[in-house]
Amino acid sequence: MIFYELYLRSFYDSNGDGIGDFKGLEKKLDYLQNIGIDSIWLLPIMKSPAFHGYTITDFYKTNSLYGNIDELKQLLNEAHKRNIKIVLDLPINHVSVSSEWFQKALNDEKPYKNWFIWSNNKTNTDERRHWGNDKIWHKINDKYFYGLFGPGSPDLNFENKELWDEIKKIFKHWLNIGFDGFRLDAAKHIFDYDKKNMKFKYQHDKNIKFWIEMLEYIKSIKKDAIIISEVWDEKEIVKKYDGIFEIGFNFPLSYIIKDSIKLNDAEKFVKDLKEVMPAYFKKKPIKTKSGNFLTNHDMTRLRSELKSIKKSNFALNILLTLPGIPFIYYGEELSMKGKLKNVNFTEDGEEPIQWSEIGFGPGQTEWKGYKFNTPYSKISVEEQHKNPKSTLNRVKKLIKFRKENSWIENSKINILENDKNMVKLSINNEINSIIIHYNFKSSKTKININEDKILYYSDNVKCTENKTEIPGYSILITKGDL
Ligand code: ACG
Repeated sequence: MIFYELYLRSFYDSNGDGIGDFKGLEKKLDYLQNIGIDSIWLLPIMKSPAFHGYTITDFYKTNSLYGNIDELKQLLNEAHKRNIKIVLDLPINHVSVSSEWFQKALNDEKPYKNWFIWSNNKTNTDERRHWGNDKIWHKINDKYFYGLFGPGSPDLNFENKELWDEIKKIFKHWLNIGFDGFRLDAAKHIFDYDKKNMKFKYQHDKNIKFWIEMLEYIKSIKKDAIIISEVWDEKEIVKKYDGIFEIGFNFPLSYIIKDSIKLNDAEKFVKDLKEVMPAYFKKKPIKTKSGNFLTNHDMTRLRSELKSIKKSNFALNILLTLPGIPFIYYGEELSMKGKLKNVNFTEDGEEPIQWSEIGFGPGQTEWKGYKFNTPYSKISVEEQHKNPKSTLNRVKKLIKFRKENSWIENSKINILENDKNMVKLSINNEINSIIIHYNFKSSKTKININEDKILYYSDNVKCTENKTEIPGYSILITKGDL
């Protein structure tokens, strides 16, 4: 599986209103298929007042700017014809303040009132979020409600079992429409408020119980539903959820790849890799698959983070060669830029994909002006297609190799050699083996390899007798021995 995280608003506009939509994505499924993408993580498309769609007003409706249910169904159909799966991002931890649920709750209507968390005399309404220092209690009329992600999004009260049934209905609704699974937003936040002591506190055991019941339900409707969880935390916390979900985003891995490249430190990469992908170094079966990614919509874009195309291309090489499930954030294949001031979903990381080099034209979304990816920046699909050395063509070539060796997804890693600059590791299963050389330095390096053993290289290598020269920030793959 090769995933593509897709933000519909910035993708392709089919009706000339400047906003990407279902029909637009349908038109561009060929673009994705041509790269080798076979799975899409679609950011929220439900009815919402927010540009990001994470605050939902109606869980059963689509955002009308994106199109109606029939257009969505047709998109799913067309994707399935091409063997592309689409997984829906479903944020159920909270709703929009303007949702009917919350508005009715404000009027003390049952059952909605009990679906939210209200302050009492034990509450410290000045309590702050443990990251970013934002307020978590918000005053509306004469009441305070709990909203971890801000005043626009009251948290749902999952102590209330009735709500569990409502959430099941929502999962069922979208599975019946044709989605292939879900990306479970904010999975560690379902129970993050201790109502007994009226204090913020993660209750991972309760979360796990909740998710087990939900997953059982989802699988009872669609037994091969793909489930991806977002638990953004240290590896010790991520570990608690091991085995619950089929795929879990590996946040620690995303940091170690970027940091080791920034520091040109192959030793750090190896040391940390063993810690953040432990299951891939042991003989035991892998429970939750590592959802590998470099950046997502909550982060500064890869090229802006690493400040160089050579480095960002190298990071993509690492991403696409490690075992696990790789996720490409839309625009990463074009080396788009985008810097977020705080770690959060802001428009600066979500600029429109440029289809043609002038930055405007049919299909182009223009809901947001260009700040980081101005026209003629050579990041357009048009330009990148033409240039054989573009990021797009490199990504395509590497995905092709990965798909020809799809066994890599469920394989094990073995470190063979490493020093400050180089890593030589093998990727194996019972019947296949390859050896990958990662050059973390900016300059070339020589290794003892015969030309006839080479399977893949990211940048031109020079071979003389038994010596092979690998350019800086590049990779070389050779046949392994079992
Ligand atoms: C998801 C979505 C995001 C969305 C929401 C809410 C959740 O991707 O777009 O926001 O629906 C936290 C949550 C995540 C959440 C992000 C934005 N992402 O856990 O579920 O915030 C620390 C915390 C994390 C925190 C992270 C980023 O521990 O919990 O994520 O910071 O802020 C090391 C540490 C790690 C630390 C990081 C970063 O890695 O190990 O613990 O993480 O460093 O310091 C959307 C919008 C929002 C809006 C909301 C309603 O983006 O603007 O308010 O919807």
